[in-house]
Amino acid sequence: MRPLQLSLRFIFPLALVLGAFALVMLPLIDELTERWFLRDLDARSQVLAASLHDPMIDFVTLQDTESIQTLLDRSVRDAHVRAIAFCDMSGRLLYHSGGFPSGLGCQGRAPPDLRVAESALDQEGVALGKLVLAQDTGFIERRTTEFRNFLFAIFLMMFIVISALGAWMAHWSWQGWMQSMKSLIRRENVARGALSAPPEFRPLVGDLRAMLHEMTLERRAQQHSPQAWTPEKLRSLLHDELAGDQVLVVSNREPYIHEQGEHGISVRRPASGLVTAVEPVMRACSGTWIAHGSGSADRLTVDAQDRIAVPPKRPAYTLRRVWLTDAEEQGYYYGFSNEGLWPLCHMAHVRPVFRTSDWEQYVAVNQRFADAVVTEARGDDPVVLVQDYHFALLPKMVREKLPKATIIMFWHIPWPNPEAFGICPWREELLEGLLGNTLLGFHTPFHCKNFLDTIDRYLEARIEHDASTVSYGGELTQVEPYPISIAWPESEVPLDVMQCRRQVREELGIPPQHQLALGVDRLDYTKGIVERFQAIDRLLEKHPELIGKFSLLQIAAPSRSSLDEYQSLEARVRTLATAINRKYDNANAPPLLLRIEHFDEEQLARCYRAADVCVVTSLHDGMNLVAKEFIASRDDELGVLLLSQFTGAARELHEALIINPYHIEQGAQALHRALTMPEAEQRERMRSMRTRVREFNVYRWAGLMLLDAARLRRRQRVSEKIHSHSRQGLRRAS
Ligand code: ADQ
Repeated sequence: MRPLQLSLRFIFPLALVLGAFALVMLPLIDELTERWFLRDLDARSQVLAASLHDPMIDFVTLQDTESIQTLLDRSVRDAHVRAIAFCDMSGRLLYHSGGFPSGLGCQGRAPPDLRVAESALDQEGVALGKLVLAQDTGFIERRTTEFRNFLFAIFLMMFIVISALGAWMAHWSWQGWMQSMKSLIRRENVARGALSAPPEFRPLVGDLRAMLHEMTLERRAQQHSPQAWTPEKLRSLLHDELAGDQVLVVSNREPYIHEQGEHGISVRRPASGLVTAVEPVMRACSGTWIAHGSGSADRLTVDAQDRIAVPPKRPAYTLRRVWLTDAEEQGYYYGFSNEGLWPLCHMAHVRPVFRTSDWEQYVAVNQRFADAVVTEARGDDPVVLVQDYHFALLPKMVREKLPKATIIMFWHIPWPNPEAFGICPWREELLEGLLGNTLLGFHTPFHCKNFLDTIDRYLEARIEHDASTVSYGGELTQVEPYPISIAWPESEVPLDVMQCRRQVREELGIPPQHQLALGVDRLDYTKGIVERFQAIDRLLEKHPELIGKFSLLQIAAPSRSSLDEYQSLEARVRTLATAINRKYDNANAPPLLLRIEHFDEEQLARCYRAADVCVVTSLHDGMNLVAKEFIASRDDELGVLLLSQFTGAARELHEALIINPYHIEQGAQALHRALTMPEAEQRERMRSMRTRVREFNVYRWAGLMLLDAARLRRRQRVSEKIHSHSRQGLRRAS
């Protein structure tokens, strides 16, 4: 397609130029050839008249009529001479050859198909009369037409030959330029220096080399910097890399919720990893965050454009709220997102539910948010950060309206294998929507691989596995892993660990020396809470000495409780906890302490610090932030993390006790090992995990994504530069 376009770009102007040239030249050439032929006829007339001069004088003087007639008739044998006549001085026609036009006479007024020439006859200065020669001009018209056709054929031939040659040269030059550009960009020539680059690229080599060098150094510096990632570092990165660029965030959940209470309106910041991760970006760049306005007083606090400046105490960026009707929220959020996509992407053996009506709401709400992005965009190339599976279609919708935007999406949950994803009735639409992104991030390389395999299976796209890019419909999407994390606690010693242990045990009504495991999750079937309880049961069966000396505190935040699956999970969890507690009811403390409620940040921090073991038994989890929060809160370097092998976190936190949550026996064994682990070993493991989480924190997550986005923006600009360079080159070639 590209060479064809290039050739057309070359052939079309050539056809225009040659056509215009022919239009101007052909009448001129017609006129010129006609003039040549007439001049030729006149010359021939003169020659003929000269050859007749002397004999005609003799015959006229002798009045030899017969000889004059013979001479005149013999002279008109030439193909073009129609007739010759002799007129005397008084203008009388005395003699003429056969075929002399009757109306011509001696006045020389010729019809259009004749060229008439006159030649005086005189003897020694005495004029006797004149010869009138009439020549045919019909052949001039015929020959001029033939010549014009011939010239036209030559022009056509020239056009065909030059076009073919030009198209071939354009194609060849394009290939050559592309090759040279590619090798330049791959740093082959750039590294070797300008000398090895073709001469026409030498001016660009310097630019490219400087840019690549700068980018490499920057990335290396950012990745391996001994200086930890902090909000300040993120801010300065934004300032350096995306200075002046508008940043828009899209998420379902808003960072500030206004609620109507008994004492007026209050504002709440939801406890969410996403808000923690993205807010520093927004504070640093004063962008706009577009989210669903879900609070009861949200409408009362926005302006006429549904905007409000946040954070409330020190406004730094704009929150733009999008309103959803109950039906929209039901279909888009609860229905398609949480009953469809959530179980589709998690292997937790819950069947996804796909309803056409939910899908329609999902499409409509994605379009509403995409329209809000377009409305909020100040220019044609903002940086748009899209969060999570609620907005799989939005990137393509935004790309259609803002083709130059840099769209970055982070998919917070796992991506399944192609077979599992394939059961979704709208799989192609979802994949096409996601390929509207410039950059698509997952937690782990494994999720990236699953995504690329899924694209490979269901779309006609070009995948470069080495570069981790997908090319579809002329757009390029970079797919990369960005393991999400938490913000490292600002103060190293917010609460004394011993104090926390004491306080929490007191609140729970268990003895001070009681061993405590902790589970913190949203009440979700992917978190493996049932399997966790079964492992506790098995532990106590195998180690009865722990009965009455050990409990699990399970804090489960109610979540999506209007959905049947979540209601039945809550019932199962409650029933199982009651059954296990009843089984060991001779103990002075129940083995399972179940709290189905939302804890605030400070309460959670105390629980993390009071626990001996933190248990994460997710059946499938994109990352799992609870594991990292536990590690970050243990500045005493004690405590053991039990971590499911099916979490993204297990790929980073190798010093945790990694378990298969489906293997109840193994879970029980690991719990026992954790409860009996010597402090020295705990310290060694915890120290190593703390170093990693401190370094690989949420600011690094956001920073690396933004750095890559800035790199892709620059690459886009380089490619625009190359484009314009090739266009200039082509123009020169044509
Ligand atoms: P979640 O499924 O919500 O997130 P997770 O990563 O564990 O899972 O984050 C839960 C957050 O909620 C944690 O910050 C935790 O402290 C908090 N939380 C849990 N229970 C709570 C309670 N009872 N009270 C108060 N707070 C509670 C999704 C994906 C994950 C991915 C994150 C981030 O499913 O795999 O790690 O997004 O990308």
